[in-house]
Amino acid sequence: MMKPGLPEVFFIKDMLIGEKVVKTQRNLGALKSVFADQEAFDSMDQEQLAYEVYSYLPVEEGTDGGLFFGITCMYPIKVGGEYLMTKGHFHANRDTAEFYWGIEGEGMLLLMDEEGKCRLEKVFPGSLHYIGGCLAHRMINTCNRVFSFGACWPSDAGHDYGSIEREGFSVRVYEEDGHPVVKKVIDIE
Ligand code: M6P
Ligand code: ZN
Repeated sequence: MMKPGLPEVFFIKDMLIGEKVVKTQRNLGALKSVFADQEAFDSMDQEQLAYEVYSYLPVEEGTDGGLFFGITCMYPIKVGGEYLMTKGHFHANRDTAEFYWGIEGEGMLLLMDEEGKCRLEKVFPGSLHYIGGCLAHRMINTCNRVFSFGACWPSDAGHDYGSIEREGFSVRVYEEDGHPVVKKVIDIE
């Protein structure tokens, strides 16, 4: 009789478990020039853990037609009043999409097209976000605890961090009186 095999990977809430799970940690120091207040950034512990990504990459990066899966846990850090953000990226292969969904805590998804036009979506447990091709995406932890989200993206998408590092997003989210406040960045450095 044929016996069903066990899955290679499984998840419980925001934990991705399995031998093939790869863990990537980003310390605050890896987010240089992400935040507006450079002085506040420089005064903080660069070694502190900002967020970690647990990924399941069942095929080689660049493979046509494959899928990757990840869970990201972001810590409640603020830099000069600005909420912690992921680095954010376009896909190197612009014509590829991605799903994000909220698992724990609350945050915002910041989307930006190639002309710099931005849009924000609220993220919470159970929210699902389709990120179309040609859109840069960045997550923001707007709560005072861990914010975690899931992601599924094509294995031939690739990450293009360069344009975001150079020009940034045209919107920033700050905490004011305990609430998120969205501000447009006029001068894009
Ligand atoms: C999600 C996916 C990953 C990405 C991660 C962190 O899990 O989109 O591809 O690496 O978020 O985002 P970033 O790479 O922009 O720091
Ligand atoms: Zn992506």
